[in-house]
Amino acid sequence: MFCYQCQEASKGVGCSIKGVCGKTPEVANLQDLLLYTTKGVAIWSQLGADNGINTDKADKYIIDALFITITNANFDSNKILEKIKEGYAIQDELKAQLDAPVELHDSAVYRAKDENEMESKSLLIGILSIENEDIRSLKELLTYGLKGMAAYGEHAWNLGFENPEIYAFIRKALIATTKGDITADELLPLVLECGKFGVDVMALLDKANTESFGHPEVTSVNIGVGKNPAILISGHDLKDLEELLEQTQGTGVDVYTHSEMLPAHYYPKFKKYENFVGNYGSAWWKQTEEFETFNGPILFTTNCIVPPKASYKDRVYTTGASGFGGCTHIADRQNGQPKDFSAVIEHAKKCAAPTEIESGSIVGGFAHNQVLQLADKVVDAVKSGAVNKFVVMAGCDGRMKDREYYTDFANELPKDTVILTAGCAKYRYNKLPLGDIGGIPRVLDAGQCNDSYSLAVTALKLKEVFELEDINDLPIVYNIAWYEQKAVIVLLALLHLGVKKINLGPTLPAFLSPNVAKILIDTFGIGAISTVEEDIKNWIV
Ligand code: FS2
Ligand code: SF4
Repeated sequence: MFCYQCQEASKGVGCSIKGVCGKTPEVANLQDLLLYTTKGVAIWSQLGADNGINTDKADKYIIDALFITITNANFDSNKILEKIKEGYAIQDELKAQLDAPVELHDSAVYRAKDENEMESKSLLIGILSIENEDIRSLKELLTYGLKGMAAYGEHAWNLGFENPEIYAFIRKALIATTKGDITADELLPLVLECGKFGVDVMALLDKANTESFGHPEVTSVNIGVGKNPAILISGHDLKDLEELLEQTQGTGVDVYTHSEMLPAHYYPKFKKYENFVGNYGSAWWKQTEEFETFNGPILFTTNCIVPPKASYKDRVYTTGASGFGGCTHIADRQNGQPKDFSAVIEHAKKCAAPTEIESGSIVGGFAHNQVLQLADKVVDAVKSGAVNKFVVMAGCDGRMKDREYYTDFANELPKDTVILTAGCAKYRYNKLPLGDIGGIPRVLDAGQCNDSYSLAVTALKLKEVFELEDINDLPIVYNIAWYEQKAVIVLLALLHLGVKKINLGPTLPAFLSPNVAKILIDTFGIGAISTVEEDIKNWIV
């Protein structure tokens, strides 16, 4: 195995023995083959599209397969094997409808006969099979952007919102990664174009979420517990949450959010469910402690899964692109019917109520619509000097000790700064007593990592209000924490919107070769974090 797609890549280089995330070599290699098969599906899907054939099934497959390979989404080797076979079948279906060209890339032709062949093939087509480190770096940067795009695309699609242009770009970009003779000059524009479609997919998901559930509004979310047995729902998929809430009505089972599902509380439509009690715990990596004390079943709708401890593994359920061998997987919707969460609900009824680990509440819901309603207040605060700077601290949290930097940074920021956040990065500072500035809380949480889109909309609106030429003239500093591939698409999207001088941490991606890193630094002013003291001195004061 070799994997360097996330921030926790071993020694800042790559995982080659076992994933720091817990991914075994078997799963890592199968994921490589799944990605390879997906590229083959993209080739066939493109041929189909060029010949007027419906490629819906192939495009959905591509989205789902890419999502499965995101960091800590799916550890289930059987599921990945099945998905590879499904990819072969989809390729064959398209092939049967087409006069195929003679020369096709191996990924569109190769079929492993059995699991042994899959294993041996996977060893030949991994990341390191690309010899030139700059080409490898650009192809992987592009691929990781596509993975993030696919995840957001899948949530939008689950709510019935699609944009065929996004699927077409994913196809085109995947096909580009199969080309052995492609140059850096050809790959770089594709990476930047990926950012354009990153904006589009986040806008699509924003539309899907807000049209389905209303615009997020300022909300105080309970972080204590009630007396009923309960289900903890994690991940990003709001359609799954809606169906779970519907199915738990009248059962005596409560529902709590974990990690990236917290922002669901900000949506008006979910407020009508009395059994939607609050948020339990914090960011994804704390789950090994927090799932113990939750006592009831946990439903993962997406990443981030930490391999569960034996003490609670039987309470872990997965659905959608997520999976873990030995845990029950809730099947996809069939024929427009909701998923069936009855097994999770019945399980919850036999469990004790959650053990309280904290009490009180946290405030969030500052997505674009809400912030724009407060625009006058915000603009006045900037004009009067009460707010000196906004600091975008969006992105991901992670288990590495050096992420304490973000708590210290938030604590040490001058009192005339406001943090704009989205994603699970917020848990490093959203429970600190940072106070407010004339009624504006000093931490404004827009929502999930995809709601970084909201932060961009807010910034663009402020640019308009202040009549500035350039988004970079705003009093905004970017200090973004990344972990997995959704942060990659968020970063590429911000670059597409013209944002410069984004500081990225806690470390720069291992998949950036020195030359590719230099291009990003020279062109976009991307920087690394240093110490809290230095960074505050250089960026804020
Ligand atoms: Fe956090 Fe994990 Fe949101 Fe990422 S819960 S690192 O998936 O996508 O952010
Ligand atoms: Fe390592 Fe991250 Fe890849 Fe897991 S996803 S194997 S931690 S680089």
